[in-house]
Amino acid sequence: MSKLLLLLGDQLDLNHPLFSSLDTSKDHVLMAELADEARYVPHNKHKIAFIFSAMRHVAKALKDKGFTVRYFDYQSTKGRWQSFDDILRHQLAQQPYRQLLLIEPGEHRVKAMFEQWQSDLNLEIKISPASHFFFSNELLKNWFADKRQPRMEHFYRFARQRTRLLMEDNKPVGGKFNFDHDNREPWQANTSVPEPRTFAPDDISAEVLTLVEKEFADNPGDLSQFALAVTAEQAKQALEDFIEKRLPDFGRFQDALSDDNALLFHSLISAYLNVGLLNPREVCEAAIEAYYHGHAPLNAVEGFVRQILGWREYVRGFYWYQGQNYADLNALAARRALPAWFWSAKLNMRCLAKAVDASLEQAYAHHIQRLMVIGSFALLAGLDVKAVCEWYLAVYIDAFEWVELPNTLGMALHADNGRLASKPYAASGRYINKMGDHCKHCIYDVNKMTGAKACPYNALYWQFIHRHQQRFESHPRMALMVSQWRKKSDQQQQAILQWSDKLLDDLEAL
Ligand code: FAD
Ligand code: DLZ
Repeated sequence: MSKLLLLLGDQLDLNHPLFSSLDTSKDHVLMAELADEARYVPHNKHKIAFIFSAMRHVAKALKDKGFTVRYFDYQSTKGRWQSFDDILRHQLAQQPYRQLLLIEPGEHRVKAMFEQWQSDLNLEIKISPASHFFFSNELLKNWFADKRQPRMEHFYRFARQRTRLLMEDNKPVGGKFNFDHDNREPWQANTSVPEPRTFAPDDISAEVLTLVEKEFADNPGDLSQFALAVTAEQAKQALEDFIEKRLPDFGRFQDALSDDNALLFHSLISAYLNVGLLNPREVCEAAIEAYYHGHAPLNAVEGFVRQILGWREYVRGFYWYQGQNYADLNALAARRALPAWFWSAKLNMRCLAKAVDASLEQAYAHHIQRLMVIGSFALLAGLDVKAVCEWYLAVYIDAFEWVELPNTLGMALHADNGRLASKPYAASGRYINKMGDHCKHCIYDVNKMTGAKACPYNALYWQFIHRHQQRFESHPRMALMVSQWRKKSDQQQQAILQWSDKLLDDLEAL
């Protein structure tokens, strides 16, 4: 009897060792485009199109290698098989299999489904680690298990030592692990940014784009701009283009904000990594090679490696370690409804409008837009944690729960009371003005605190400090802000609180 491998849409690494364990003459691979997966949040059209097209390309590549792939496209599953469970049971009813092969999924929801199958399918089930990460879930679990207060920086040192990346004679290259202090340059408006590599849709993608426009017409996303890599080969070209043209300046402008460029020197590879089209080791090694060839400085290369070997692995371990209840945390009792402009980008605050628009139309915003523009606003305004998390999961091309949830709930919203990030990323308009040039083009005045012209971040920032002063008065990194708030006169405090209340009462009007 044969084996059946169920391959999910974010498990598209053709180099996964499982493939070499399959007997192409009798084993099967099952892949399906399914309503439950495509609709658990209103995913951006780019994301659905990217995943369906990448899945179809992988299915084709497997067939070309001689594998038998049972591929169910959206038209064939629509109205018949909604979920992984439906399609699996359908396939198992077609013929007997000896073994079901699965790869560790990226969500508690799907893991629970796997566990259900282990208990109620009369079949041997083998679950293998995913191959598009450095570390197995087992290793990450063990690392977290013996830490009283896990922190990314500690994990990163462990990861550097374990992988030997950017290490020489057991010491970090350049004498220290972290060059972050060199990576905080504000934007310089006349800097020219190389255009990223784009990929014209081939016939497979063209068919998918038509399908997505028709079936997901109301979802966000402007597919006329679809130019993503959809195969491992294309993703590699996108990586090479980044290493050659943008990596050298990645570090210095890592935290910058620009009014006329939404991409800056970022790599734009997160989606390729997250579905397995790129392998994180190959990505880091390519960047490190650029350093040794004198093509990119150490601060850029180390900063880039830290994001992938450090943050990406850390949040994955963190997600699994925190368990399912993490998604219900709401430490700051944030429950305000999302303003409608989260789905339209129609608002006057320039930095927010630009970031929300890019997120909706192109399914992309860079880290500082996600954290310090949209995320910080949501934190200050006390927007509903679940609604914000759902928005992030829906709009971004790279959003899968294992990475989206810790970043949004933990890092941006501080709803886990500091389990992920030691302090809330709350900022006034001053930070946004310091890091970029949005404020120059904004109808609001970043130097004003109250009144119709004042930048809303300013009063909302102090209102946030006021609201949570008891919680943060002894916090090592927040106490200073609380004491600054308390030093303001009653009159100043009243004016700020009255104005911020007015803003909060009508967020739609921003
Ligand atoms: P670059 O800036 O070029 O960074 C290189 C790579 O580092 C990224 O491709 C990514 O793989 C990795 N990386 C960087 N920061 C992080 C991080 N904090 N966590 C995990 N990996 C990181 N990233 C996702 O992949 N999916 C998400 O759903 C997601 N949601 C986020 C939500 C919020 C509120 C915040 C603050 C961050 C989120 N991130 C998420 C992390 C980060 O913003 C994106 O990985 C990055 O913007 C993707 O663009 P890029 O490939 O150009 O990244
Ligand atoms: C995100 C996504 C979407 C939009 N569609 C599919 C799909 O139709 N079929 C599929 O196998 N996977 C899809 N995915 C990715 C899954 O949601 C992902 O595999 C789970 O969240 C587990 O990580």
